[in-house]
Amino acid sequence: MKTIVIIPTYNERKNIEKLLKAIFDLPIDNLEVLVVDDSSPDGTSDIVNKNAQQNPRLHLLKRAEKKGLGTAYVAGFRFSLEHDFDRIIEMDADFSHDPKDITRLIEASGQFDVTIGSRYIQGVNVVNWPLRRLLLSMGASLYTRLVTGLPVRDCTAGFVCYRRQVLESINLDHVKSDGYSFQIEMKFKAWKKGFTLGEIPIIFIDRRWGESKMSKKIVQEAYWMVWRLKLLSLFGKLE
Ligand SMILES: Nc1nc2c(ncn2[C@@H]2O[C@H](COP(=O)(O)OP(=O)(O)OP(=O)(O)O)[C@@H](O)[C@H]2O)c(=O)[nH]1
Ligand SMILES: [Mg+2]
Repeated sequence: MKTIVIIPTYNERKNIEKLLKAIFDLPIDNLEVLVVDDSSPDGTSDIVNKNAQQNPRLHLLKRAEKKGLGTAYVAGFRFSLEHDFDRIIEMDADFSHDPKDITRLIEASGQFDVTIGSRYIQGVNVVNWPLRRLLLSMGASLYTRLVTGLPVRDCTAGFVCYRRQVLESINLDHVKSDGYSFQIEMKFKAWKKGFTLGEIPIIFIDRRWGESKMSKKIVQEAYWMVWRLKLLSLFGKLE
């Protein structure tokens, strides 16, 4: 069983080396990492490149310009399918997701096609977010559940393990959304295709180093995306 962790990065120089070390220190066999960097001005890719030269389990996909989180993941998914990985994990670079939880995510993926590291399955496990940000995130999940029926507590979660069959069955050419929307879209499509989704509790900690890329545009996009997904599904046009 081969697993790959995909980490999209934009200006994560202060996090990436430490994160890579923490992941490769985990006692997990056949674990590799792909960093998808959009030519970060802070030189994130140089650090990854340097590490990759000594570590055959580390891969770098460098894109010419900043093209968004969603397309970075899609590029990472294609790489993972081409290179025969069985489990594909999404993870942020900023230590909001604890690398140690990768072990639990992989374990639980024996049970579910899509395993979600969830902030809202056992109470609320978010550390250091301002209340406004927390309400926005919880509101987005509630709204998504009400509009689409997606049976998930943390719909915008970005710490997720997919079995390769899930990614093979979703038409990646049609996944164009970003940020929150991307996370919702992937989960919704997997659910509608009949795959099983399960949540395991994680503790999410706000980033301590580097800058947030959260924006109004990301929220607006998600607001409309859930209706788009629902309508596509109603008319049998979801791919
Ligand atoms: N390759 C690439 N990575 C990105 C892009 N935007 C964000 N990321 C990365 O995606 C991960 C999640 O980022 P976001 O969801 O934007 O959130 P954030 O920047 O961590 O901001 P916070 O929500 O405050 O933590 C981080 O590792 C970012 O570096 C992008 O356009 N391209
Ligand atoms: Mg973050």
